[in-house]
This record gives sequence, structure tokens and C-alpha cells, in this order.
Amino acid sequence: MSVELSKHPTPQAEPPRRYDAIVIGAGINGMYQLIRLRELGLSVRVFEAGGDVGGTWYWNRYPGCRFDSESYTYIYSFSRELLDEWDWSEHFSPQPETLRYCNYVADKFDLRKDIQFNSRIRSAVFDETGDQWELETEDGRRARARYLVMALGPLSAPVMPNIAGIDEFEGESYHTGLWPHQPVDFRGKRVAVIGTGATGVQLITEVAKTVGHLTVFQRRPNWCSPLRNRPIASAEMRQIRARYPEIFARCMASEGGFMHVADPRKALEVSAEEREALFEQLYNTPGFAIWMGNFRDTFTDRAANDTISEFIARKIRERVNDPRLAELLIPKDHGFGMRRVPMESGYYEVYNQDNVKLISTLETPIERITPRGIRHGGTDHEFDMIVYATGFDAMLGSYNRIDIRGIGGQRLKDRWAEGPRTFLGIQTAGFPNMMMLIGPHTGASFCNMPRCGEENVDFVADLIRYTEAQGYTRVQPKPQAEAQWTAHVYKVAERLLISQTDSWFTGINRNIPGRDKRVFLLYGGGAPRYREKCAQVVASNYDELEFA
Ligand code: NA7
Repeated sequence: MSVELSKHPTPQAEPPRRYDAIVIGAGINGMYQLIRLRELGLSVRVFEAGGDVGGTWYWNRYPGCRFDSESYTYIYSFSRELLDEWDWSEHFSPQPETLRYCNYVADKFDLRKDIQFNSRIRSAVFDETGDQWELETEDGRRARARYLVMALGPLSAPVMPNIAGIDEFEGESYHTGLWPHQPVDFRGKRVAVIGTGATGVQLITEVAKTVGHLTVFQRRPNWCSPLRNRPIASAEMRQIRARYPEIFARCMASEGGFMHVADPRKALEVSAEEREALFEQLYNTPGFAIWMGNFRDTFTDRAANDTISEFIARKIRERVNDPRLAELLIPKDHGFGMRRVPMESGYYEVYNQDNVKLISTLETPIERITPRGIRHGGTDHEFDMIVYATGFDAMLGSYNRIDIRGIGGQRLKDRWAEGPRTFLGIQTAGFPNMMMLIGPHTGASFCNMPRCGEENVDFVADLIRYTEAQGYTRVQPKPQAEAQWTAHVYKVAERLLISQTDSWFTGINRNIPGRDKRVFLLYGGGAPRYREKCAQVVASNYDELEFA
């Protein structure tokens, strides 16, 4: 038998393709970065692990997945034409609609011609002789570029729980962040869900509508608050469209890039009646109002925080029929809003259904996954399906799974072993020309993603333009500037109660070895302060950066 030789060289033998800039990730930020870099006249290649655009909205297809941001704030603002063309059908858009929006943008700006899909980057190595990054995909294709923009997404590396026997289960099993593209049917099935974060809460509420029997394995409960979603009629959408400038201005003025601005009063300087009135009003307001629009000391003063926690606990007790279950659903280890608040649409009422069972794994962890189900507290529970809503290796996982090496072959993973060190969360010393979007410590990390993400992208585009215009081939932070920014991030975090709580905000993930020390991953100083700092950096001609 003769073997026909390939007419094409193997990918490994191909010389690297050359571009001016490479972007990793074709989610919301990667797509906009491509548009901005194209405008600079650069040749750009985007590498995307998924089969199409959308990032988070491409991968997270689990039932119930939707925005917790008002749809009309989670939209690109850079093109008035685009704003005029797009209608949202709900105040908090469901995932399929958001993915359609991403596709619409990709079509409108003809983005796909510069995006290489199904291409996960394995390594990115800085070549000091040519001031170029060389990247290699998992299938061995190589590409080189002067600039490397990481649009990896803060929550894009799904994590399975470290429970023995996961591979032994013989039924269906899914991680919410890697949800299949074909519909999953829950009807008549015995389904287990592990995890009750923002994702688990959305999924559980939806699955409970059709499931045969649902068992929720909850480790630590979270404080959830009503989303109060509703459809947007076309007349209302026309009004929203006319108000876009005002909506964006309002988001810009808020700490978190949302439409909700903190109440200027302190919780304990008003009467109990006034407090109750505000809480009630916020509880009935759609979206993150209760998280972002609460008394201004809610997240800095424990006594103030106790007042809202007590209010939400009362709501949970009112909504859950069985008092024993209600107590299990009320967090005891942290106050309201110190971890990401899951937004819910009937979540607590799910536990009033006869076919739903809540098992707390706080005192007694899950023993193991068995071929037929889950062993807990010496009992074997049988299931047809297990859903893992166990979250992500937040902020760091998407970086750590790429072998990133900077000057002198230093690995980013090693440099950040004790926690990220960055300048503005956009660059890190020793890794020239590498820019991060919504990286750890950016203002965008604790913000309505597209609102602050767009600003991140614009900053990066302007920095690249400046570097090119000055004829430089290298840009990285001065060590002192990086040290100062990193210290500032920690100093700001110190006054926030969220920094005293285990969550992905503080880098805790006990499913990953070595990730049990709190390392603040976000920037808690607020979007306006971050924006001001970025503007100062630009105005100083990037004085805190080192060009060569
Ligand atoms: P989260 O918020 O990290 O939640 C993960 C959930 O999974 C949480 O309830 C965890 O309990 C639970 N978990 C994780 N590992 C285990 C093990 N080993 N055993 C039992 N339970 C476990 O992820 P989400 O996907 O919900 O949300 C991530 C972000 O996406 C969210 O904040 C939004 O910004 C969008 P724990 O609390 O650790 O006790």
C-alpha cells in the first residue's frame, strides 16, 4: 500500500505567520480591540479557542443564563449606528440573544476574516532580539507579532470540583461553563446540581421548571436578590435608544459602571424606618440596585452591612416555607454583597417544590462521585445527570493555562506566584508589549464589563498608537510604577469588607492546589478613579511606562 504524501507541509513545519498585533480571545473585548487596532492600520490576528465569537456568551449556554446588567448598558457604545440598529427584547437579556448580538457585531464589522477559531494558544514567548511575541497554538501553528493583547476573559477557565470519582459517573454530566450546543432535556430526570453561585442560582431556577427530581448540593449559601426582569416592548426600546447618551453618562458616574449609584447616606445615620424603606425600594428595583445603590457604607462598615443582611435574611425566611431550609439558605459566614450577589427570578421558591431537595455540604462534604450518583454522609444518591456549577479559576486561570514567558524566559505564572503585580492591570513588568484587557487589578475587573472594557481597549489602542508613532518597539511598566499600582490596589481593597471574604474576588479556589490564600484580584477603587488615573497616564505621555 502506498502512502500519499501530504501536499501541504505539516503545521509544525510552517514558518510563523507575521502580524503587527495578535489578540487572544474573540469575546466582547477582543472583538472591539480588533476593530480599534484595524483603525490604526495594523495587521491583526485574533486567536479564539471557541468555534465562533462571543467568549462568555459562546461557552455559557446553560439554561437560565442571562445578564445581571441592564441589557442597554451591556452594549458597545462606540458606534451610534450599531446602537440604532440593535433592539433588546428583555431588560436583562438571555444568553442566546446576547450571543446573537455578538454575531451581529461580527457580521457588521466583518470581524471573522481576521479571527482564527478553534485555536487555543499553548504558549506565548517574548523574543527579545526582535521585540516580538511568538505564539503557538495547541495544534502547533505559530504566529508572531509586536503586540500581544490578552482578551482572555476573567471567568473563562472552568473548574471542576476536587471530588473523587468524577470520571466514574455513568450518567450525563456537564459543567455550566462548557455547556453543550445541543439542548439538554431535564424532563423526568433525577438531576444533581453542585454549586450555588450566580451561575447555579440561574440554572437551578430554570431546571426546576421541568426536572423530574432535583437535588442541590450547596456548600456555602450566597445572598441572592431579585432580578425583576421584564420584556422590552418596541416603544420602550425606542425610548431607551434615545436615552443612550444619558445611560452611558450615568454608568460612567457610578463606581461599578452600572446605572445604580450608591445612596449618599450612611446606613446608621437614618432611622430604622427610613432604612427599611430604602431596602424595600431597592429590593423591588430591577438589577443590581440593591448591591450598587445601597447606603454608601454598606461595604466598608460591618454594622451597616448587618442591617441589609438582616433585611435579606428576613426576605428569605418569608419566601421559603420550611424554616429549616430557610436557615440553610441564609449565609452565616459573610454579609450581603461581600461576594458576588446572584440575581434570582424565583430561586428561593424552588425549595418549596416537592421535587426539589437541598443538601448542605458545608459540615459534611460530598464523599465521592460514584458510577450511579453522589455519595454524601454515607448515603448513595442516584442521579441521571450531574451539573457542575462550580465556577472558574477566576482572573488567573486563563493566563496560567498559557505558557507565557517574558524577558529572560521568566514565566508569568512564576512572577505572579504570590499574586498578580501589574500597572493599571494592563501591563506587567518583564513582559513588554503584552497588554491585558480586564486583567487582574484593572478598573474593568470590578465593573460592568463592556462599559469599562471599552475604556480598557481604547487605552490599549492609544498606547500602541503612541508607541508606534514614537518609533519605539518596546513598552512595559517602570518597576516603581508597577509596585505603586499594586500597593494601591491592596490599600484600596483593605477598607472593603469583600477583601475579608473567601470568594473568587479574593482569589480563593480550594479546587486548585495552592489557592487558599487571599490575594485581591480586582480593583476596588471604582471606575471613575481608575478612569482618572488612566487619563493622567495618557496626559503625562505615559511617564510611568518605559519605552525602548
Ligand atoms: P462561583 O461563584 O465561583 O460559584 C461556584 C459554586 O460552586 C459555589 O457555590 C461553590 O461553593 C461551589 N463549589 C465549588 N467547588 C465545590 C466543591 N468542591 N464542593 C461543593 N461545592 C463547590 O461560580 P459561578 O459560575 O456561579 O459564578 C462565577 C461568576 O460568573 C459570577 O460571580 C458572575 O460574575 C458570573 P463555595 O461558595 O466555594 O462554598
